[in-house]
Amino acid sequence: MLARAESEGFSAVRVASVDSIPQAPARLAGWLDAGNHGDMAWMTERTAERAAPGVLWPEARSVVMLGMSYAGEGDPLAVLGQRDRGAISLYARRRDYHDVIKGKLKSVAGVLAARGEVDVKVFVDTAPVMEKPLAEAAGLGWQGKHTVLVSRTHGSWLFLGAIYTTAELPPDAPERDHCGSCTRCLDICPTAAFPAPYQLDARRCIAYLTIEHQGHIDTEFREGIGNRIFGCDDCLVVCPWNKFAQAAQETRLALRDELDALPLAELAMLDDATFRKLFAGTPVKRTGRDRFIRNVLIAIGNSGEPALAASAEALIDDPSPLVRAMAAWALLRLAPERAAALAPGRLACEPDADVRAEWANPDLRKLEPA
Ligand code: B12
Ligand code: SF4
Ligand code: SF4
Repeated sequence: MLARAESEGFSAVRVASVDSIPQAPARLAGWLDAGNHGDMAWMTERTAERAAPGVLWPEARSVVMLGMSYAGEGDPLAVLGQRDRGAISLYARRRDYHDVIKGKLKSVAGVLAARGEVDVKVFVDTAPVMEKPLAEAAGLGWQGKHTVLVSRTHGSWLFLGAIYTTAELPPDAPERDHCGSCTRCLDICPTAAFPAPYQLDARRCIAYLTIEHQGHIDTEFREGIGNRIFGCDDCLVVCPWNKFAQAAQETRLALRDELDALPLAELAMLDDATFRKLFAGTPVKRTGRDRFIRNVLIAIGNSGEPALAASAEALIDDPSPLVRAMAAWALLRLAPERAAALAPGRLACEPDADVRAEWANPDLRKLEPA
């Protein structure tokens, strides 16, 4: 199995027993009770199965946890200084890992199944499985204060996958916490998404806001988002354990350089067809064009580039209220007088209450001609 995992490009493989995360049910319940999942309603379903592998599959005896490195080269935060460009997080500027890893997990699981009288099931990300606590129990790494699994050899850059099996495999030793007194990941978060170490309030996390959240993004978070238009890597990048990470080897996960630091003015012009074409096969396609352009307009509003005001104004009649709302916000930030001049007309014809609220912004009222 180890040889197959290595030939499939996995960087780490270890085993946990099926009952190795007894703390998980209470932690998951506490996290959900506090509302930290926001509108990810799917996190509230099948919680007993999620928190305990033996509930999801009573016949399972062992869990094989696998990690695949997606470490890049260079500084993933450099793009944050290029305010007229969009920052797409490192995991998303490549082929969708779900598609790549699932097939590879099946290949590794096939070796186990070939032993005879052994059943296997493979999971990556979307199933009710708590991959990080299981990976910690198996010894792949530990959940850092940013809650992501950190490995002493691969830093924060491991995609995780799981094979549940009816085989009784000897478990590996769990990894212990090596965060010590470090707080770098907590300190850098632009939207203060950590109420405490090891706890993430997803509702405040840019990854959640730009990828999972389907509605309007609250004013409170817009400035903090900066030019991050899909996901966020800040808390991962600053982890000192990344210094041991080597660039990812798996060619099917090779970075698509053309998605690095794309000009916001070009992104704002994407329609449904051109959006799908540009992001075909990547995780970005999952948000759909409207939510993505919502994010792009927030980045435009944060750019400080008056030249981008035209890109925002071009979208004030977009069919999507998500887009129209952020077009109004971005225009107000970049060209307040122009926004004030347009506001009365927009308020008279805009059918959507949330979009009207953007045009009725008190800062604009001050600029309207008496
Ligand atoms: C929901 C989800 C999200 C949500 C919520 C994230 C979260 N931290 O829970 C959002 C959309 C915000 C998100 C963002 C990201 N995600 Co995500 N996500 C998931 C998913 C589907 C479930 C995670 C989950 O169960 N959360 C629920 C909570 C309860 O679990 P928890 O994180 O383990 O939190 C508990 C621990 O912190 C634990 N705990 C551990 N030690 C200690 C110690 C103490 C003292 C205490 C009190 C608690 C504690 O208790 C917490 C509850 O209080 C997993 C895939 C999977 N099926 O597991 C991917 C997954 C975690 N995501 C992943 C990635 C890559 C990301 C991003 C980096 C993407 C990006 N660049 O934008 C960011 C990282 C943001 C961050 N700092 O977490 C990877 C992480 C790989 C890794 N090495 O860990 C996963 C595993 C997907 C995969 N298959 O590779 N994600
Ligand atoms: S991914 Fe970004 S926004 Fe989310 S917790 Fe980490 S630093 Fe904060
Ligand atoms: S940045 Fe520091 S506190 Fe955060 S996960 Fe890494 S070692 Fe732990």
